[in-house]
Amino acid sequence: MRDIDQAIDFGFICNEVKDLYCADTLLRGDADCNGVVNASDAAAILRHLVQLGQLTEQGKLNAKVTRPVDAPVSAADAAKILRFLVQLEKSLEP
Ligand SMILES: [Ca+2]
Repeated sequence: MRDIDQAIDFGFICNEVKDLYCADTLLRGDADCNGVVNASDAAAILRHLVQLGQLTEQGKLNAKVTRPVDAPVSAADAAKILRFLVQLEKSLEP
């Protein structure tokens, strides 16, 4: 029982750390706010667009890699992230 409680506490702490990281760190492309940019971020954007998932407010800011930056996150953002990952884009700056 104690191990389960510790595991739950650890999960809680991880979420707290993740929230703190995500709260004030802009990392272009990191839609899921885990500190790295990979294909999962494009997937998170697409899931957000079809309402199978939600991006945090920081996640939306991180996800916005195309212009205009004040437009909602779109599939173009996901596409640019994927193009960046295969080096068809030089940066994730909008
Ligand atoms: Ca990420």
